[in-house]
Amino acid sequence: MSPVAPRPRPVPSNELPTYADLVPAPVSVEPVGGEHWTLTADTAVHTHPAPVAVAVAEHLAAVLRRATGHPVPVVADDGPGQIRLRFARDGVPEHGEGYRLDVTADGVTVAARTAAGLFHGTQTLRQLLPAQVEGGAAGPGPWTVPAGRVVDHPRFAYRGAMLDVARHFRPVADVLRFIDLIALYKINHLHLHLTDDQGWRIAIDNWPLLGEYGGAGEVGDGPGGHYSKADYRRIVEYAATRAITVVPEIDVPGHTNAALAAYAELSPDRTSPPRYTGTEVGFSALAVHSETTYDFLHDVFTEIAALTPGPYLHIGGDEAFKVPADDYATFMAKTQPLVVATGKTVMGWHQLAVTTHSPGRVVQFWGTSDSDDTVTDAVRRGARVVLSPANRVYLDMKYAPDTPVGHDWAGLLEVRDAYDWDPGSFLAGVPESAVLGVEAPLWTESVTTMAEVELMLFPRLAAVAELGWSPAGSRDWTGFARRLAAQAPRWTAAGITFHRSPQIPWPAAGDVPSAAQAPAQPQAT
Ligand code: TNX
Repeated sequence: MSPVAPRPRPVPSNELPTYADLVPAPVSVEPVGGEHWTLTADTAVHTHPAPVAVAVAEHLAAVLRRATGHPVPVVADDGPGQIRLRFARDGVPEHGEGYRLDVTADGVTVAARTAAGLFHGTQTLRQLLPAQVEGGAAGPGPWTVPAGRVVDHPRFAYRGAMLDVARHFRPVADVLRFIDLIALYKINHLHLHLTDDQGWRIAIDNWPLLGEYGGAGEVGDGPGGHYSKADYRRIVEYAATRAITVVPEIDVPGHTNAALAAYAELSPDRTSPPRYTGTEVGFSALAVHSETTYDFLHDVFTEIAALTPGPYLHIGGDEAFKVPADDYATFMAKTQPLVVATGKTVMGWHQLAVTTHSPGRVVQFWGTSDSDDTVTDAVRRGARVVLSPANRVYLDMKYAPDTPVGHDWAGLLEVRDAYDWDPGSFLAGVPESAVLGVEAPLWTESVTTMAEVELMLFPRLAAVAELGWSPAGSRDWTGFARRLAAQAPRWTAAGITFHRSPQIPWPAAGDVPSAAQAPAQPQAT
């Protein structure tokens, strides 16, 4: 899809980070040209004593301890210190996720109005430390940060990544790593596709066979698995300390073979199909005319809502090919109020758009066209839109014909395809004010390992994250490609598998700048 561009020139690999390298690009940056600050064995993180701020401080300190070997204590005293996290309003963006970062010879101050703002500010700070800060073992430093100031806030409230744990189950540890990876780029929603034909991945007390039987399989011959409630709570809490809201998806009325296999009474013919390990879609459906179905949905939504602090409950709604349009409308007219009754806001794939409106609902567009009358109409009735156009941000699409996993039904998606579009004006008839944000979904029919998950995420996730965060006017492919190249040593240090896109002027392969090298002078932007 991308125009043919000359192969970019590689960036020298030994440059230390500058304010011009940040991804996503901040709203405003001032390299002040003063003296650098260097983290030493004496550095502590002084934080506002509120527990939510202390949690951000602990997370930052853990990263710094791992990389530097220094003790980096957290001091909850709101006083002076080399690294300070404080709540403030003066000179701080009004946006709750905004922050201000000041680096002078004396130290680093992150100021924000909320813990999320503090967290995003600390992620910016990480990108201003040498790439080895992402390494798994203590390095020698020097741990120098260039002097400067960043004042920053997001363009869109919703910046998401989706992980399909239904087609291939991922253990909790992998989900936590996924959270860490998306948090680096200020993604603030983790959409978990928890149920599909191939597996039901969350324990439901009132319907125990969903997880125990419906979860015991996956695409291919793997064992599958499901999350206990404690597992799910752990994921939600871990995400929260990284300013990420979990969006659980229970996909209905199609994509439900695993549930039907567990409970015959949910099936239109009251017969359980065998578990399914293939990759076809659209063949399963709940019994839409049975009250048992709605009792089941009530129980599932109630239990999921009780475990989920975030505002959204995603009910899928895609590819219900076995459900006639009238029945689909009836089903959604009965199902959406069940979600609303739990106190959550309905989210669903854009097939939901034609059905009854429910307050504040969010339709997730995954089409490949630049207009959709049903979505426009839903917006007119009050819906908001999350954009996941498959031909832009479906992370299960291959980059190139030789990408070892993935599909190509929506095209081959190189980094530029993922970056070079504007969410605010993408869908005709959907104004920016109706766009809640963007999300990059990773479907896992063909993705079986964490290395493959990472390969499909990096670097396209960073492109989507920047579209969601950075001001519309800052979108510039050439500049982004250069900044992305400067991220590669961080990914290498963190052991992240990534696609070496020919569109990006990467530093030489495997070449990670040593933290022992003298710091480069900060560059003016
Ligand atoms: C379509 S996108 C699906 C998924 C598949 C995906 C594969 C959507 C809402 N439904 O069931 O996994 O394509 O790319």
